[in-house]
Order: sequence, then structure tokens, then C-alpha cells
Amino acid sequence: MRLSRYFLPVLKETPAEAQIVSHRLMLRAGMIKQSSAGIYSWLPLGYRVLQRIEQIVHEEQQRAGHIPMLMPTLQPADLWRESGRYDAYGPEMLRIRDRQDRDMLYGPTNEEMITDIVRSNISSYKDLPLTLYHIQWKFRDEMRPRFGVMRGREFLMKDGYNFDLTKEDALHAYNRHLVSYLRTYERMGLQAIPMRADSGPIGGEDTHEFLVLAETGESEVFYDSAVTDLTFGDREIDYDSVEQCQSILKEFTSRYARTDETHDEAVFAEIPEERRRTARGIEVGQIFYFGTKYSEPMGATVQGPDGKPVPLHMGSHGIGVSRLLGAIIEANHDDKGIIWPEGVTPFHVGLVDLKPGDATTGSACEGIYAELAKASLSVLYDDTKERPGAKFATMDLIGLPWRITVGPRGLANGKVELTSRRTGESVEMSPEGAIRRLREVYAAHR
Ligand code: 5CA
Repeated sequence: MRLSRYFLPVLKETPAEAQIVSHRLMLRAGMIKQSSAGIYSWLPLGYRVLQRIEQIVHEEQQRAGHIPMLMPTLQPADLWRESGRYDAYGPEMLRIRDRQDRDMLYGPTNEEMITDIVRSNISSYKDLPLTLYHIQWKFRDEMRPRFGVMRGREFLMKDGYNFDLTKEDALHAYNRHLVSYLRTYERMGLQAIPMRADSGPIGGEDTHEFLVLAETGESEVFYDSAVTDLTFGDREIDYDSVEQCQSILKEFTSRYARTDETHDEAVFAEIPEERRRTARGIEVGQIFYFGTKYSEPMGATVQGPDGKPVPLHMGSHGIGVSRLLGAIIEANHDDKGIIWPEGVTPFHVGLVDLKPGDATTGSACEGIYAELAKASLSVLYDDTKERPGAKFATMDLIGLPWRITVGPRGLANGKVELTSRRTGESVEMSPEGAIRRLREVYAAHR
């Protein structure tokens, strides 16, 4: 992409309405524009990151054997009357009446709708286990939408639902989700710690929230510092293996880690004092097992092996896809701007022509631009007439992890500069060397 033909409306001034750094940087980097409280347009740069995050979520969901689909945003109220949640949900639900006077709502979550789909189409235990998911916009009329995409009213969520014959099978689905979420967040460059939480309006006893530690997080959390030493890494795992999923769940959840809703001072006090931590965190996902809470009232049963009807055991599992942009920026920035982890960067590399209009730098940039495309590396090429200082400031603000700088002095020796946004370190090398280096770096993030 050539910057001269792109739409990147960066702001020089720090927007006064933004209270936290991720919100400020998303506005300044021209990623989002507020349309009304808690509702945003995704401008091209922000949309690219959103798509990267969605892609990682899709890949990891499907790796775990979960099936993608898409349900509508508008739902009939009658489904929610069946589960009893239409009245219970409260003012966070946006209720709408259509021209036929039918009660509708903008879905805040999809348990009822997916249960309806499954009950209409599945009748035997032989069709189980089944986990369906989608990535779809949700609406919750939050009392205090704030912090940009972090607490929106309209936001993008991955929500998945498992249907199983027994509690035991459903708990395997729960464990499998926990494992796949660990992988998902690590691919985004995040450490998200599973913590015991409260299930709120979704219901059920078993639930974990995934929290990214950050001073600006909305949740108060209490944990044993030993949990921060755990990483999933690149282990190969068999998602059908009950033992493997269980042992990973155990590894990641046996240390004390809870949100304030479930915090227990007495148990916390048993942790050696030097490992006791109180901090703040951003909730980037939550998994639930709630058994037959929806299947019983909605009559979602299958014929079991003995021919008798059995209500389905269910759970639901959410990832805050749009919130993740905020969480990733909170965890990855400096005073110049964003520092994207390689896994989610909107472009793999920025290319800066230091002397626009100069035939040598221009043709070198064109050559590098073409070679990067051949290597399937996406590039934002600053071919504008801006001064070098302004170009660097924009690149630093939008946070591409790597930058290739092309200037007449280096080119005289056949060299360009490859700079890491994270360390600020620059190395002079040949254009081919720089491209080779980038291919190596990104080979680990495909
Ligand atoms: N049905 C279940 C799981 S599919 C559910 O709705 N879970 S949830 O309420 O925990 O939401 C899932 C994730 O969506 C949360 O962990 C959070 O990361 C994200 N989320 C929730 N509310 C908002 C909001 N107002 N703005 C941005 N993200 C949100």
C-alpha cells in the first residue's frame, strides 16, 4: 500500500476525550472514529488489525475442531422469553419493535439463538459432540461506555457454544476452550491469565475470565505471581485428548488467580507473601459451563443411547475481539506510539523514502516494494513528500514492528536501514538482506 493513496487520518493533537493510552493512540493513529457513545467506525488501519485478530481467532478455533457460522445481530424477543432472560437482562439490552409490532432485540450474546438452531436440527446423541461459533457484532447498552473500544456499546465478539451429551463431555469442551484461548492470546503477543470469576447473566458455576494485566484494566485481580511464569509456547496438543486438555487446565489454573468477584482473603493469605499480587486487568475473554440452563427450558434434548430424551449439556465461550485491540496497545506502546506484536500488525513493514522525488531512492523503493510483495509481506510505503522527521513520527505512532529506510547516502554503498520499532535498533544491510531478515521473522507468525 502506498501511503499517498491510503486513508490514514493521523492526528497531531492528543484528543482530550480519551482517558487511557490505547484510546488516545487509536484515535491519533487514525484507526477508529467515534460515531456515537461507545460506537465506532473502523478506519482502514484499525480494520486491518481487527481482521488480523479475527483471523487468528478463526485459525485457533478451527484447530480445536470448532465450526464457524454466522448468526444475525437482530433477534426475536420470543426466544429470550423461552429462556426467561428477556425480562431478566435489564436495560443493557437494546429492545426494538419492528413495523409488525414484533419485539426484537440487538443481540448482547447468542445462547438462545444457537440453542434454537441446534434443537431444530439435532435429535440423536450420535450428532454430538458439537461446538459452533461465530464472530459477530454485539450490542450492550453499557451504563458507562468508555476507554474507546475497550468498553463499547457495539463491539465485536467471538462467541462459541458447545453441545454435549454429558457433563463430563461438556467439561472437556470447557477445558479445550481454555487451552485454545491460551494459544490464541499468545499468538497476539499477549499474556492472558485465566482467573476464577463470576458468571453474571450468562449463568453457571464453572467460569474463568482471561485477564491481561494492565494498570488501566477495569477489573481488580488477585494472584500468585507464579502464574505469570507460565507460557503455552509452541506445544503440539491433541484437542480430542481429555487428559492433555485437563492437565493443561490444571497447570494454568491451580495457582491462586481470581477477580474481585470471587476473591477469598483467607485462601489468598496462604500464598507466601512475596508472591501475593493485587493488580488490575483487562478481561479479554470468558468461558462458561452452565449445563442445562438453556436446554431444559427451551426443550433442547437428544435421544440418548437408551432411547430416552436427554437435555444437552452446554457452555459458552467468548473472546472480546474488538476489545483486544485496546488490550494489545495497553500492553505494547511507548511515548512515541503503538508497538504492534508481529502476530497482529496491520502491515508487516513500513518503507520510508527519505528523499522523495530522487530517482535513485525512488527506484530502490519501488524494487523493494515489489520484492516484499513477492515474499507475501505487506508493506506501507511512505512515498509522500513529507520531511523525514514527520515520516518517522507517523511510522512510530502507527507502530509497525519493522521499518526499512531508504536514503541516498546508504544507497551509494548499496545499503538500506532496517529498524526495529520495539528496540529502536537500526542495522545497515543490503535490500535483499533486509527482506530475508523479515521473511525469517515472519515465518514464525504465519
Ligand atoms: N455468551 C458469553 C460467552 S460467548 C458472553 O457473552 N460472555 S461475556 O459476557 O463474558 O463476553 C465475552 C467477552 O466480550 C468479554 O470477555 C469481553 O472481552 C468482551 N466484552 C464484553 N462486554 C464488552 C464491551 N462492552 N465492550 C467490548 N468488549 C466487551
